Amino acid sequence: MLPFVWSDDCLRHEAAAEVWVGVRTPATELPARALAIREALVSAGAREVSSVTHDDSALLAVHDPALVEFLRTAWDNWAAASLPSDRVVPYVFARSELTSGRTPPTPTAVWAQPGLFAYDTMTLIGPGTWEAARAAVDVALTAVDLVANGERVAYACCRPPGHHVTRSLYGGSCYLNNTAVAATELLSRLGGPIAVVDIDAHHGNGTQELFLGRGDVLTASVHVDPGAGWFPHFLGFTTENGAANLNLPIAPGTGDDGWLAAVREAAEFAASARALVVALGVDAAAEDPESPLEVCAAGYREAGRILGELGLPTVVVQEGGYDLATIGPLVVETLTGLAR
Ligand code: SP5
Ligand code: ZN
Repeated sequence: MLPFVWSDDCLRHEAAAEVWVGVRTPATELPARALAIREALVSAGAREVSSVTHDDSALLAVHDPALVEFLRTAWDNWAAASLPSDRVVPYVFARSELTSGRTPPTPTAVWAQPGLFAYDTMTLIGPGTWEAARAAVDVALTAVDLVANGERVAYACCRPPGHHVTRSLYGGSCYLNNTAVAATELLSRLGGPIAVVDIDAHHGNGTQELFLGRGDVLTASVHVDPGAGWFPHFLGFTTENGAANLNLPIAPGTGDDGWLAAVREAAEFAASARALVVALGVDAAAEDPESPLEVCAAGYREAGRILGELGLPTVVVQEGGYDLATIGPLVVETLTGLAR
């Protein structure tokens, strides 16, 4: 009976839309995702554990307090400003070259403030966004508690996802980096090194950059080649690899065999760690609308088995996965492989 951590507050974020190439399209990162996963877990006999509130210490060890404060207040400030958009969205970006590296001032205009912290136009903030993002951090930390107290594997049903968030910038449908918070807390509870293996279809750019140059958290990511035109476009290449970071970009169209070969490499890279965080996106699935990878249910089960074979204390953190009909079963497949 594998434990999974749940919080109703994770349902409170409703992005409503994404702005892509200047066009507002319906959101794909929906509350129904978490409900679909929960339903599949319960049907499979997993044991639901209620999320427990944690203080901000692990969160602030990962993120710039200014990002956290922005996210906490962004919706209220936006709503009070009576703007024509029903969601917080950036329009001008405080790129560091704009100020020759000087710290930009906080703009007096509420509508300019997102440009200090957002790196894309697809990641909108609404009435429940902060509550859900902060709840997802608690879900991840509760799963860490379970593993620190002796469970071999615990699953954190986090939503919204987090792996695209850096120390001070949010994007990619993510607001707070749940995976990085879990890794940081596991490190302080169990000692290092901690390995993060990210099998979401997109590169775990936020997690990579957060732990860059450190030897105590090893990061590996298996993802569709950003050089073939896929988000996050600017990172995820093998040129970023080093002793503590392994990117395994794979070609669009890759199915189980090619994807599992990369997962095996990532697992070998993680083998010497004290504990493991799996950033589990199931958007590499053949059915998923957001990636061109073609992984099947058997592939996810085998990926779980490969990672479970490491025998490490393991926290699994939910990242992406957007096909509502298959995400639940694919999470169950992965956890079944892992927990065997
Ligand atoms: C956590 C995660 O999986 N984030 C993925 C973010 C990547 N989104 C890229 C979207 C690119 C444009 N998609 C067009 C669809 C418009 N609805
Ligand atoms: Zn993804």
